[in-house]
Amino acid sequence: MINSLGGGPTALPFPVYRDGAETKVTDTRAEIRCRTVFLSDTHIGSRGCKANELRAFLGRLECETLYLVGDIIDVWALRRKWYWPRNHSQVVRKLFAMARNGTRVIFIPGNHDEAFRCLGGLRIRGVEIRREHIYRCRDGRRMLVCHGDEYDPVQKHTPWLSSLGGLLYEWLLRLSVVIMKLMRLAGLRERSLSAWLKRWIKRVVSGARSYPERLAAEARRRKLKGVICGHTHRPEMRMIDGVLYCNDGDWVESLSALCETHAGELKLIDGKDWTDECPGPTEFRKAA
Ligand SMILES: [Mn+2]
Repeated sequence: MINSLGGGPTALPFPVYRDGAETKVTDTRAEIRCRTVFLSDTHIGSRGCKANELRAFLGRLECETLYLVGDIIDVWALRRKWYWPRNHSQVVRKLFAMARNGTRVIFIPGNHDEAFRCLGGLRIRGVEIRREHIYRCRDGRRMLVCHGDEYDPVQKHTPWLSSLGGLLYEWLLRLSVVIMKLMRLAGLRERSLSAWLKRWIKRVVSGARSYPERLAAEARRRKLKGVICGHTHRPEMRMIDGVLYCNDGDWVESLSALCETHAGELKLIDGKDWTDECPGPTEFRKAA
């Protein structure tokens, strides 16, 4: 069956041929071909959002299912101050276009966009909204997909501290641009100050390893093989007591996503490889 895509400014720039479960794309502009992609913490509507990079990444993506694992729209930041440049709209439009053009898009709201949680179970312009989801990998493993803030002790017990942290984080992101420039001038190695400070604050407040371990424990309790989450802005994949913990990172600093290839392999991908200048690692460019 040919799923030809109509015109319009937001339509994908190539025809998609659907043949059973296989998706073949004839245009070379779609270069990341995989079964499922998970991304989170894009924080659209905040100054931290790397909208241009995200748009470039989505433009090269061809997947059957796209999970938006929370903190996609930063409602907290928008409530403080309205910030919505054009490229933020372009990202949102691109996501809806993907849903329209045959990608199954599942949005699981996080704490920054918890306002959408009451819409759980609804479908808006093709995007399914869920509180959480059980993902079945190609090899049959079942994984819990959730943003993860429910398992963050700081977020759960002291939400005011968490929103203060969010505000500080945003200021730090701006400040770190200046500091990194100074470090470069002084010949020092650049480091992401805000990422480091965020981790440090979390460690002080909640104990370093409690978050992934709580999530892993929840997955184990439900007899699932793993968990896929976001929230910490720290891309990671590791086994915790027999449960696979996958954190897809964020699109503020690490620009990362988790994907399952057509061969059924779970991998973290670095979005920085997929900006317009960089063609990305070859393994994902092979036709599926
Ligand atoms: Mn979050």
